[in-house]
Parts: sequence; structure tokens; C-alpha cells
Amino acid sequence: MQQKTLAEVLQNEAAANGLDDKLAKLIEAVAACGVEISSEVACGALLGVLGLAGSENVQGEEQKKLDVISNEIVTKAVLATGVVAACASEEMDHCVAAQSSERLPYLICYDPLDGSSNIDINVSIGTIFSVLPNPREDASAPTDVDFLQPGDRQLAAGYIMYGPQTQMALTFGRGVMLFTLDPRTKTYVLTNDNVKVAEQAKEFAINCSNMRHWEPPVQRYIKELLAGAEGVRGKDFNMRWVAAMVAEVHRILCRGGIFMYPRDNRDPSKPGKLRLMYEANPMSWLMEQAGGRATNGHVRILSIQPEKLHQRVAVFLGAREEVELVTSYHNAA
Ligand code: AFP
Repeated sequence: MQQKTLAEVLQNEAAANGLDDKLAKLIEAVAACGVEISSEVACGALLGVLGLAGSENVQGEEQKKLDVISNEIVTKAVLATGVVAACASEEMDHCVAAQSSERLPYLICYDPLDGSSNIDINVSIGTIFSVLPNPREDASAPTDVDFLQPGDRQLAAGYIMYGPQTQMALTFGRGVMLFTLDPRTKTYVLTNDNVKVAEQAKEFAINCSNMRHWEPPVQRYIKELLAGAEGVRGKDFNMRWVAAMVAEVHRILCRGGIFMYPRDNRDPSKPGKLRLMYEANPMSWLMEQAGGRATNGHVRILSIQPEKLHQRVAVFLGAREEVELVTSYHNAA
């Protein structure tokens, strides 16, 4: 069967589901950024793009050269589409508004290169993006406050993962599609048109070095997983930890499991490590669209009303039965 390209899929979405051509244009621009970033990542040291940029982001984290390069690529591309009123990034303190005399329909937020700690050791990393409606009725420039919309308001979301293959996961709220970039033609080809996450899990992903800092519900849940067939779960589990959320989510979309980054008492002021707007929300929507679940331990992540652009959130996402179980432990505590 002739595999569809991204352009063909977007045309079909427009014809069959009324996908706005401006949104299609934005998604094509983000996908093109993935082609460019994939090339930069693949060259690594050959282009002198590894290592530290000598600067810090708003999170107080040291920026890698590729963090800065990726952010510049995405920011320039999305503002050039002429359909984005403002963009926000993990790598920028505040949103950047487009120069426009007319109202533009979309806001986009992104983590331009998630998993930066993996860059210099040649392990998978990725770009995560989330498209929201511009809430302003007029042509005035959006500010950070305009981005503070619950994840249920997203219009499109996905990621581009730079691994052995470059792959893009994408949802418009009608299921999850998976594309593979053909490096020979620089074309994304649809390789799964209906990704589904198994309701049960055999694998879990969490950074166990933080175990002593977790809250009791997480301690209980992980202890039961580690007890395996000799414990209350009655079966053995496997563990994975890639230290790049994109890779963890991709694995779960491909073969199931649960991913967790709980809040811990290392820094009680932080409700978790991952950011709500451009990591947790897009990944949670993908997971729910694929039949999985995503909570902060208590409520659906997509229902959370953001209070700050770079706010953090605890994340439990993946197999429905596992997320519901660990969430029940939190709500029973
Ligand atoms: P970096 O972008 O700083 O590498 O952080 C990646 C991340 O935000 C997320 O992608 C990983 O799942 C998680 O952090 C890894 O956290 P640990 O470094 O604590 O394992």
C-alpha cells in the first residue's frame, strides 16, 4: 500500500475533518524544523554543536548549544508562518509576539530540545509542541497570560523524536498518528495511523535514584511493582529510564507502560520537574488520544488551570490501569 506523506495526511484531514489550512501550515512548519534539527543533531561534534552554550534558561539550567540552536530554528519558523500570534519556549523567559496588524489564530509553546542531558552522549532527544487558540479577539499582541489555558484547549500537539529514526507523533484530537522521516527524501511518511496504548503495562519508567524523596503513595506503588510476582501485583515488571520524556512517551505509545516524574521533597516548592505547558500537556493529550491516561497524581493533567508559563507539574502517564491505580493511591492518602 502506498504510504501517505504528511502533506497528503493534512490534505485528507482538511477534506474529511475540516482541518484549518492555517493549522496545517503551522504543523508543516514545525515538521520542517524537525528535519533541520535532526540534521544538526546527527552531525553533533562535526558541526561543533555539542557542549554548553555558556548561558542559562529561565529554569536556571545550563543551556546546551543545541538547545539554543533548536529554539532559534523553531521560533523563527513558527513566527514566519503568519498564523502564530505568539510563541513560548522552555528556553525563553517570556513569550514572543508576532508583528502583525491583523489577528492571528494560534499560540504555540514548545520544548525545542527535550532531554538535553542526552545530547553529548548520543541518546535520543526530541522537540515537543502544543498549539493553543489565540484568546484575543483583536490584533493586540498576546502576553504570557494568554497562554495560561488548560491542556483540554489544545488544537494540535505532538513531538519529533531524534533517535535511530526521526519520528513525529501528532494529534488533532482524532487519535494519534505516527510519521517516520525518510532521510533520503526529507519527507515524513505515515507509519501508524491509529496508535493505541495497551491498558495494562509490563514496563515502568521512573528515576529510582529519587526514591527516598517520594511521597508515600509513590513509595507504595513502586514497591509493589518491584515485588513483582511475589507481591500483590502477581507479575514481574521491567524498568526503563532514558532521561528524555520524548523517548519514554514514544516507547509507551509503541509498546505500552507507565512513565512517572512525581513531585518529591528535594525541593518542596516545586510540584515536579516537568513543565506543564510544553511537556506535560502535549504528552498527556497524545496519551489520552491513544487510550492511555495522564494525571498529576490527583487530577487529569489536561484539566489543570495553569498559573505560570513555566510552571512544573507531577506526571503519571501511560497505561490506563496503571495510571488509575497510582492515582487512586494518591487520592486515598
Ligand atoms: P533535560 O532536558 O534537562 O535533560 O531534562 C529532561 C527532562 O525534563 C525529561 O525529558 C526527562 O524525563 C527528565 O527530565 C529526566 O530527569 P532526570 O535527569 O532527573 O532523570
